[in-house]
Amino acid sequence: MLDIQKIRADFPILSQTVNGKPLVYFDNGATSQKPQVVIDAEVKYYNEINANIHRGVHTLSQLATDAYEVARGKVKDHINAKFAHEVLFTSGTTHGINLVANGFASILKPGDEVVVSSLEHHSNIVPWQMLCEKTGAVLKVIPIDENGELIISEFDALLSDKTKIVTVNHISNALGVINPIQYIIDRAHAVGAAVLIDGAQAVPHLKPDVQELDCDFYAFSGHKMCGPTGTGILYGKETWLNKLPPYQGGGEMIKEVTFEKTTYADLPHKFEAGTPNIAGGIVLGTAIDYLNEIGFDKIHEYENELLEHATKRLNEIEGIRIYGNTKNKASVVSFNIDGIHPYDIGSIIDKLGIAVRTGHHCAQPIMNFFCIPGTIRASFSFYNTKEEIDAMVDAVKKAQTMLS
Ligand code: 7TS
Repeated sequence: MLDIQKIRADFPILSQTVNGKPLVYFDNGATSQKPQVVIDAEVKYYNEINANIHRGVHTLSQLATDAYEVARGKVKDHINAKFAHEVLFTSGTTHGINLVANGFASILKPGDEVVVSSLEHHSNIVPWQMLCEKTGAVLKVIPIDENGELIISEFDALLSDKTKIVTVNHISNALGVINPIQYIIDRAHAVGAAVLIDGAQAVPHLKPDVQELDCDFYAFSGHKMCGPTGTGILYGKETWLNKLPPYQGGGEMIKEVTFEKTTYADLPHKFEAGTPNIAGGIVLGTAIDYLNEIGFDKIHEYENELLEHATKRLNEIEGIRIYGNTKNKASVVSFNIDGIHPYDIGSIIDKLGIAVRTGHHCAQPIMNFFCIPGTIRASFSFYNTKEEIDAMVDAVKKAQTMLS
Protein backbone atom coordinates (compact mmCIF):
# COMPACT_ATOMS: atom_id res chain seq x y z
CA MET A 1 0.00 0.00 0.00
CA LEU A 2 1.14 3.51 -0.77
CA ASP A 3 1.35 6.06 2.02
CA ILE A 4 -0.43 8.80 0.07
CA GLN A 5 -0.09 11.49 2.73
CA LYS A 6 3.66 10.91 2.85
CA ILE A 7 3.83 11.02 -0.95
CA ARG A 8 1.77 14.22 -1.09
CA ALA A 9 4.22 15.85 1.31
CA ASP A 10 6.90 15.33 -1.38
CA PHE A 11 5.03 17.72 -3.72
CA PRO A 12 5.12 21.29 -2.37
CA ILE A 13 2.62 22.63 -4.92
CA LEU A 14 -0.13 20.30 -3.71
CA SER A 15 -0.50 22.00 -0.35
CA GLN A 16 -1.51 25.37 -1.79
CA THR A 17 -4.95 26.87 -2.19
CA VAL A 18 -6.30 28.06 -5.53
CA ASN A 19 -9.18 30.54 -5.58
CA GLY A 20 -9.32 30.14 -1.81
CA LYS A 21 -9.86 26.36 -1.99
CA PRO A 22 -7.41 23.49 -1.55
CA LEU A 23 -5.88 22.68 -4.93
CA VAL A 24 -7.19 19.50 -6.53
CA TYR A 25 -4.84 18.86 -9.44
CA PHE A 26 -6.40 16.55 -12.01
CA ASP A 27 -4.54 17.79 -15.09
CA ASN A 28 -1.75 15.26 -14.86
CA GLY A 29 -2.23 14.25 -18.50
CA ALA A 30 -1.03 17.73 -19.49
CA THR A 31 1.90 17.74 -17.06
CA SER A 32 2.62 16.15 -13.72
CA GLN A 33 3.66 17.98 -10.59
CA LYS A 34 7.26 17.75 -9.37
CA PRO A 35 8.49 16.29 -6.08
CA GLN A 36 10.94 18.24 -3.92
CA VAL A 37 13.82 15.88 -4.84
CA VAL A 38 13.40 16.87 -8.49
CA ILE A 39 13.24 20.58 -7.69
CA ASP A 40 16.29 20.23 -5.42
CA ALA A 41 18.26 18.34 -8.07
CA GLU A 42 17.65 21.15 -10.57
CA VAL A 43 18.90 23.75 -8.07
CA LYS A 44 21.88 21.58 -7.11
CA TYR A 45 22.93 21.26 -10.75
CA TYR A 46 23.02 25.04 -11.23
CA ASN A 47 24.60 25.65 -7.83
CA GLU A 48 27.34 23.09 -8.18
CA ILE A 49 28.19 21.74 -11.64
CA ASN A 50 26.65 23.94 -14.33
CA ALA A 51 28.84 23.78 -17.45
CA ASN A 52 28.43 22.80 -21.07
CA ILE A 53 28.82 19.10 -21.80
CA HIS A 54 30.87 16.91 -24.15
CA ARG A 55 33.33 19.68 -24.93
CA GLY A 56 35.36 20.96 -22.00
CA VAL A 57 38.46 19.42 -20.46
CA HIS A 58 37.76 21.40 -17.33
CA THR A 59 36.40 19.71 -14.22
CA LEU A 60 32.91 21.19 -14.20
CA SER A 61 32.32 20.25 -17.82
CA GLN A 62 33.40 16.71 -17.05
CA LEU A 63 31.15 16.53 -13.97
CA ALA A 64 28.17 17.82 -15.97
CA THR A 65 28.93 15.42 -18.84
CA ASP A 66 29.21 12.47 -16.45
CA ALA A 67 25.92 13.37 -14.74
CA TYR A 68 24.17 13.71 -18.11
CA GLU A 69 25.44 10.33 -19.27
CA VAL A 70 24.52 8.73 -15.94
CA ALA A 71 20.97 9.99 -16.54
CA ARG A 72 20.99 8.50 -20.05
CA GLY A 73 22.01 5.18 -18.46
CA LYS A 74 19.13 5.43 -15.97
CA VAL A 75 16.67 5.89 -18.83
CA LYS A 76 18.25 2.98 -20.71
CA ASP A 77 17.78 0.71 -17.67
CA HIS A 78 14.30 2.04 -17.01
CA ILE A 79 12.96 1.22 -20.48
CA ASN A 80 15.31 -1.78 -20.90
CA ALA A 81 16.98 -0.52 -24.07
CA LYS A 82 19.86 -2.67 -25.29
CA PHE A 83 22.34 0.22 -25.55
CA ALA A 84 22.59 3.66 -23.93
CA HIS A 85 23.24 5.17 -27.39
CA GLU A 86 19.72 4.11 -28.41
CA VAL A 87 18.42 6.67 -25.90
CA LEU A 88 18.24 10.19 -27.34
CA PHE A 89 17.50 13.22 -25.20
CA THR A 90 14.81 15.41 -26.76
CA SER A 91 12.69 18.34 -25.64
CA GLY A 92 9.62 16.10 -25.45
CA THR A 93 7.44 13.62 -27.31
CA THR A 94 6.70 16.13 -30.09
CA HIS A 95 10.41 16.55 -30.80
CA GLY A 96 10.99 12.77 -30.85
CA ILE A 97 8.15 12.09 -33.29
CA ASN A 98 9.25 14.92 -35.59
CA LEU A 99 12.80 13.57 -35.56
CA VAL A 100 11.60 10.18 -36.83
CA ALA A 101 9.08 11.60 -39.33
CA ASN A 102 11.77 13.90 -40.72
CA GLY A 103 14.15 10.95 -41.09
CA PHE A 104 11.57 8.90 -42.98
CA ALA A 105 11.49 11.60 -45.67
CA SER A 106 14.66 10.01 -47.03
CA ILE A 107 13.10 6.52 -46.97
CA LEU A 108 9.53 6.89 -48.28
CA LYS A 109 8.58 6.88 -51.94
CA PRO A 110 5.32 8.02 -53.55
CA GLY A 111 2.59 5.47 -52.88
CA ASP A 112 4.19 4.12 -49.67
CA GLU A 113 1.85 4.14 -46.68
CA VAL A 114 2.03 5.49 -43.14
CA VAL A 115 -0.52 4.14 -40.65
CA VAL A 116 -1.69 6.24 -37.70
CA SER A 117 -4.74 5.78 -35.50
CA SER A 118 -7.85 7.86 -34.84
CA LEU A 119 -6.78 8.08 -31.19
CA GLU A 120 -3.65 10.13 -31.77
CA HIS A 121 -2.59 13.42 -30.24
CA HIS A 122 -2.00 16.03 -32.96
CA SER A 123 1.74 15.61 -32.45
CA ASN A 124 1.43 12.06 -33.77
CA ILE A 125 -0.69 13.13 -36.76
CA VAL A 126 0.64 16.40 -38.14
CA PRO A 127 4.34 15.39 -38.57
CA TRP A 128 3.20 12.35 -40.60
CA GLN A 129 0.86 14.46 -42.73
CA MET A 130 3.77 16.82 -43.40
CA LEU A 131 5.92 13.81 -44.30
CA CYS A 132 3.27 12.46 -46.69
CA GLU A 133 2.97 15.87 -48.38
CA LYS A 134 6.72 15.97 -48.84
CA THR A 135 7.15 12.41 -50.15
CA GLY A 136 3.89 11.50 -51.88
CA ALA A 137 3.26 8.76 -49.30
CA VAL A 138 -0.33 8.10 -48.20
CA LEU A 139 -1.66 8.43 -44.65
CA LYS A 140 -3.95 5.58 -43.53
CA VAL A 141 -5.99 5.78 -40.34
CA ILE A 142 -7.09 2.98 -37.99
CA PRO A 143 -10.71 3.80 -37.01
CA ILE A 144 -12.24 3.57 -33.51
CA ASP A 145 -15.58 2.29 -32.24
CA GLU A 146 -18.10 3.92 -29.87
CA ASN A 147 -16.11 2.70 -26.85
CA GLY A 148 -13.03 4.53 -28.10
CA GLU A 149 -11.23 1.28 -28.93
CA LEU A 150 -9.23 0.77 -32.11
CA ILE A 151 -11.02 -1.51 -34.57
CA ILE A 152 -8.30 -4.07 -34.90
CA SER A 153 -9.79 -5.94 -37.85
CA GLU A 154 -9.61 -2.65 -39.79
CA PHE A 155 -5.99 -2.25 -38.75
CA ASP A 156 -5.24 -5.73 -40.10
CA ALA A 157 -6.94 -4.81 -43.37
CA LEU A 158 -4.85 -1.63 -43.74
CA LEU A 159 -1.52 -3.45 -43.60
CA SER A 160 0.29 -4.40 -46.78
CA ASP A 161 3.78 -4.38 -48.23
CA LYS A 162 3.20 -0.66 -48.93
CA THR A 163 3.08 0.03 -45.16
CA LYS A 164 6.42 1.52 -44.13
CA ILE A 165 5.68 2.77 -40.64
CA VAL A 166 2.86 2.33 -38.12
CA THR A 167 2.70 4.99 -35.41
CA VAL A 168 0.24 4.77 -32.51
CA ASN A 169 0.04 5.87 -28.94
CA HIS A 170 0.45 3.45 -26.07
CA ILE A 171 -2.31 5.22 -24.13
CA SER A 172 -4.74 7.80 -25.51
CA ASN A 173 -4.40 11.20 -23.85
CA ALA A 174 -8.00 12.17 -24.55
CA LEU A 175 -9.73 8.96 -23.40
CA GLY A 176 -7.18 6.99 -21.37
CA VAL A 177 -7.68 3.89 -23.54
CA ILE A 178 -4.68 1.53 -23.50
CA ASN A 179 -3.99 0.27 -27.01
CA PRO A 180 -3.02 -3.31 -27.89
CA ILE A 181 0.45 -2.22 -28.94
CA GLN A 182 2.07 -5.65 -28.75
CA TYR A 183 -0.37 -6.96 -31.35
CA ILE A 184 0.12 -3.83 -33.48
CA ILE A 185 3.92 -4.13 -33.34
CA ASP A 186 3.90 -7.83 -34.23
CA ARG A 187 1.46 -7.43 -37.13
CA ALA A 188 3.28 -4.37 -38.52
CA HIS A 189 6.60 -6.21 -38.38
CA ALA A 190 5.04 -9.13 -40.23
CA VAL A 191 4.61 -6.85 -43.29
CA GLY A 192 8.05 -5.29 -42.84
CA ALA A 193 6.87 -1.94 -41.41
CA ALA A 194 8.64 -0.03 -38.64
CA VAL A 195 6.67 0.90 -35.50
CA LEU A 196 6.79 4.06 -33.42
CA ILE A 197 4.99 4.07 -30.09
CA ASP A 198 4.00 7.43 -28.61
CA GLY A 199 4.42 6.67 -24.94
CA ALA A 200 3.70 10.20 -23.64
CA GLN A 201 0.70 9.07 -21.59
CA ALA A 202 2.07 5.65 -20.71
CA VAL A 203 5.32 6.44 -18.90
CA PRO A 204 3.64 8.15 -15.90
CA HIS A 205 1.70 4.93 -15.26
CA LEU A 206 3.88 2.02 -16.34
CA LYS A 207 7.40 0.95 -17.16
CA PRO A 208 7.72 0.08 -20.84
CA ASP A 209 10.17 -2.66 -21.88
CA VAL A 210 11.26 -1.67 -25.37
CA GLN A 211 13.15 -4.91 -26.03
CA GLU A 212 10.21 -7.06 -25.02
CA LEU A 213 7.83 -4.90 -27.06
CA ASP A 214 10.34 -4.97 -29.93
CA CYS A 215 9.14 -1.52 -31.07
CA ASP A 216 11.49 0.41 -33.35
CA PHE A 217 10.91 3.78 -31.69
CA TYR A 218 9.35 4.80 -28.37
CA ALA A 219 8.89 8.53 -27.67
CA PHE A 220 7.93 10.16 -24.38
CA SER A 221 8.07 13.38 -22.35
CA GLY A 222 9.88 13.85 -19.05
CA HIS A 223 7.48 16.47 -17.74
CA LYS A 224 4.55 14.04 -17.57
CA MET A 225 6.55 11.69 -15.31
CA CYS A 226 7.58 14.11 -12.55
CA GLY A 227 10.53 15.46 -14.54
CA PRO A 228 11.21 19.01 -15.72
CA THR A 229 9.48 20.61 -18.71
CA GLY A 230 11.47 20.68 -21.93
CA THR A 231 12.73 17.12 -21.43
CA GLY A 232 11.94 13.97 -23.32
CA ILE A 233 13.34 10.77 -24.71
CA LEU A 234 13.31 9.11 -28.06
CA TYR A 235 14.32 5.47 -27.95
CA GLY A 236 15.29 4.08 -31.35
CA LYS A 237 16.75 0.71 -32.29
CA GLU A 238 20.41 1.11 -33.18
CA THR A 239 19.84 -0.15 -36.73
CA TRP A 240 17.12 2.45 -37.35
CA LEU A 241 19.05 5.33 -35.80
CA ASN A 242 22.03 4.46 -37.98
CA LYS A 243 19.78 4.42 -41.04
CA LEU A 244 18.01 7.75 -40.40
CA PRO A 245 19.70 11.03 -41.35
CA PRO A 246 20.31 13.66 -38.63
CA TYR A 247 17.36 15.87 -37.72
CA GLN A 248 19.28 19.08 -37.06
CA GLY A 249 22.77 20.12 -38.04
CA GLY A 250 25.09 21.97 -35.70
CA GLY A 251 27.66 21.62 -32.99
CA GLU A 252 28.29 18.31 -31.25
CA MET A 253 26.64 16.17 -33.94
CA ILE A 254 29.66 16.02 -36.27
CA LYS A 255 32.88 14.05 -36.62
CA GLU A 256 34.53 16.41 -39.04
CA VAL A 257 33.42 19.54 -40.86
CA THR A 258 34.92 20.93 -44.03
CA PHE A 259 33.18 23.04 -46.64
CA GLU A 260 33.34 20.09 -49.01
CA LYS A 261 31.85 17.45 -46.72
CA THR A 262 30.75 16.92 -43.14
CA THR A 263 30.74 13.54 -41.44
CA TYR A 264 28.42 12.87 -38.53
CA ALA A 265 29.14 11.80 -34.99
CA ASP A 266 28.26 8.34 -33.72
CA LEU A 267 25.04 7.67 -31.85
CA PRO A 268 23.55 9.24 -29.82
CA HIS A 269 25.34 12.51 -30.65
CA LYS A 270 24.34 12.45 -34.32
CA PHE A 271 20.83 13.37 -33.16
CA GLU A 272 21.77 15.77 -30.36
CA ALA A 273 22.90 18.97 -32.10
CA GLY A 274 23.53 22.05 -30.00
CA THR A 275 23.48 22.58 -26.24
CA PRO A 276 20.69 20.45 -24.80
CA ASN A 277 18.61 20.93 -21.65
CA ILE A 278 21.49 19.62 -19.52
CA ALA A 279 19.90 20.24 -16.13
CA GLY A 280 16.62 18.80 -17.40
CA GLY A 281 18.21 15.59 -18.65
CA ILE A 282 20.07 15.02 -15.41
CA VAL A 283 16.98 15.73 -13.34
CA LEU A 284 14.83 13.43 -15.48
CA GLY A 285 17.09 10.72 -14.09
CA THR A 286 16.17 11.88 -10.56
CA ALA A 287 12.47 11.75 -11.45
CA ILE A 288 12.82 8.20 -12.76
CA ASP A 289 14.61 7.17 -9.54
CA TYR A 290 11.79 8.74 -7.53
CA LEU A 291 9.07 6.87 -9.44
CA ASN A 292 10.94 3.57 -9.23
CA GLU A 293 11.34 4.00 -5.48
CA ILE A 294 7.57 4.25 -5.17
CA GLY A 295 7.21 1.34 -7.60
CA PHE A 296 5.15 1.10 -10.77
CA ASP A 297 3.25 -1.97 -9.49
CA LYS A 298 1.98 0.06 -6.55
CA ILE A 299 1.29 3.08 -8.74
CA HIS A 300 -0.72 0.92 -11.14
CA GLU A 301 -2.77 -0.69 -8.39
CA TYR A 302 -3.55 2.60 -6.65
CA GLU A 303 -4.36 4.52 -9.84
CA ASN A 304 -6.78 1.72 -10.81
CA GLU A 305 -8.56 2.25 -7.50
CA LEU A 306 -8.80 5.98 -8.26
CA LEU A 307 -10.15 5.26 -11.74
CA GLU A 308 -12.79 2.86 -10.38
CA HIS A 309 -13.84 5.29 -7.69
CA ALA A 310 -14.07 8.22 -10.12
CA THR A 311 -16.04 6.21 -12.68
CA LYS A 312 -18.49 5.01 -10.04
CA ARG A 313 -18.97 8.44 -8.45
CA LEU A 314 -19.25 10.33 -11.75
CA ASN A 315 -21.85 7.86 -12.99
CA GLU A 316 -24.12 9.12 -10.17
CA ILE A 317 -24.50 12.36 -12.12
CA GLU A 318 -27.58 12.52 -14.30
CA GLY A 319 -26.87 13.13 -17.98
CA ILE A 320 -23.19 12.20 -17.78
CA ARG A 321 -21.46 10.44 -20.63
CA ILE A 322 -17.99 9.01 -20.15
CA TYR A 323 -15.95 8.52 -23.34
CA GLY A 324 -13.56 5.60 -23.52
CA ASN A 325 -15.39 2.65 -22.00
CA THR A 326 -12.83 -0.08 -22.05
CA LYS A 327 -11.46 -2.57 -19.56
CA ASN A 328 -7.93 -1.58 -20.43
CA LYS A 329 -7.73 2.02 -19.31
CA ALA A 330 -5.31 4.36 -17.54
CA SER A 331 -6.48 6.66 -14.74
CA VAL A 332 -8.19 9.18 -17.01
CA VAL A 333 -11.89 10.00 -17.15
CA SER A 334 -13.12 12.06 -20.08
CA PHE A 335 -16.76 13.10 -19.84
CA ASN A 336 -19.54 15.51 -20.72
CA ILE A 337 -22.78 16.50 -19.03
CA ASP A 338 -25.85 16.61 -21.24
CA GLY A 339 -26.61 20.07 -22.63
CA ILE A 340 -23.62 21.82 -21.00
CA HIS A 341 -20.44 22.96 -22.74
CA PRO A 342 -17.34 21.36 -21.19
CA TYR A 343 -15.65 24.76 -20.93
CA ASP A 344 -18.43 26.05 -18.65
CA ILE A 345 -18.04 23.14 -16.22
CA GLY A 346 -14.24 23.51 -16.28
CA SER A 347 -14.43 27.23 -15.50
CA ILE A 348 -16.84 26.82 -12.61
CA ILE A 349 -14.98 23.97 -10.96
CA ASP A 350 -11.71 25.92 -11.32
CA LYS A 351 -13.29 28.53 -9.02
CA LEU A 352 -13.66 25.66 -6.55
CA GLY A 353 -9.95 24.84 -6.77
CA ILE A 354 -10.28 21.90 -9.17
CA ALA A 355 -7.92 21.78 -12.15
CA VAL A 356 -9.11 19.67 -15.08
CA ARG A 357 -8.52 20.09 -18.80
CA THR A 358 -11.44 20.93 -21.03
CA GLY A 359 -11.54 21.04 -24.83
CA HIS A 360 -10.33 18.79 -27.62
CA HIS A 361 -7.10 17.76 -25.83
CA CYS A 362 -5.12 18.17 -29.08
CA ALA A 363 -7.07 15.20 -30.44
CA GLN A 364 -9.68 16.83 -32.66
CA PRO A 365 -10.37 13.69 -34.76
CA ILE A 366 -11.66 11.94 -31.61
CA MET A 367 -13.99 14.85 -30.86
CA ASN A 368 -15.20 14.84 -34.46
CA PHE A 369 -15.90 11.11 -34.20
CA PHE A 370 -18.12 11.65 -31.15
CA CYS A 371 -19.57 14.89 -32.68
CA ILE A 372 -18.66 16.96 -29.62
CA PRO A 373 -16.65 20.18 -29.18
CA GLY A 374 -14.57 18.62 -26.42
CA THR A 375 -14.74 16.88 -23.07
CA ILE A 376 -13.90 17.51 -19.44
CA ARG A 377 -10.83 15.40 -18.69
CA ALA A 378 -9.78 14.44 -15.18
CA SER A 379 -6.42 12.67 -15.30
CA PHE A 380 -5.20 11.18 -12.02
CA SER A 381 -1.77 10.57 -10.61
CA PHE A 382 -0.56 8.43 -7.70
CA TYR A 383 -0.55 11.54 -5.46
CA ASN A 384 -4.28 12.13 -5.91
CA THR A 385 -6.89 10.84 -3.46
CA LYS A 386 -10.45 9.53 -3.43
CA GLU A 387 -11.41 12.54 -1.30
CA GLU A 388 -10.24 14.81 -4.10
CA ILE A 389 -12.38 12.84 -6.54
CA ASP A 390 -15.37 13.30 -4.23
CA ALA A 391 -14.66 17.04 -4.16
CA MET A 392 -14.63 17.09 -7.98
CA VAL A 393 -17.91 15.18 -8.20
CA ASP A 394 -19.55 17.62 -5.75
CA ALA A 395 -18.17 20.56 -7.76
CA VAL A 396 -19.44 19.15 -11.07
CA LYS A 397 -22.89 18.62 -9.51
CA LYS A 398 -22.85 22.22 -8.28
CA ALA A 399 -21.86 23.47 -11.75
CA GLN A 400 -24.62 21.39 -13.32
CA THR A 401 -27.21 22.95 -11.03
CA MET A 402 -25.95 26.46 -11.79
CA LEU A 403 -25.90 25.91 -15.54
CA SER A 404 -29.19 24.10 -16.10
N1 7TS B 1 1.44 12.45 -27.42
C1 7TS B 1 0.51 12.29 -26.47
C2 7TS B 1 -0.25 11.00 -26.38
C3 7TS B 1 0.29 13.33 -25.56
O1 7TS B 1 -0.62 13.17 -24.61
C4 7TS B 1 1.05 14.53 -25.66
C5 7TS B 1 0.78 15.71 -24.78
C6 7TS B 1 2.02 14.60 -26.65
C7 7TS B 1 2.19 13.55 -27.51
C8 7TS B 1 2.91 15.80 -26.79
O2 7TS B 1 3.78 15.88 -25.70
P1 7TS B 1 4.77 17.12 -25.51
O3 7TS B 1 5.38 16.90 -24.17
O4 7TS B 1 5.73 17.06 -26.62
O5 7TS B 1 3.91 18.34 -25.57
N2 7TS B 1 -0.49 15.71 -24.20
C9 7TS B 1 -1.08 16.73 -23.58
C10 7TS B 1 -2.34 16.62 -23.01
O6 7TS B 1 -3.03 15.62 -23.03
N3 7TS B 1 -2.67 17.79 -22.42
O7 7TS B 1 -1.67 18.66 -22.61
C11 7TS B 1 -0.65 18.00 -23.32
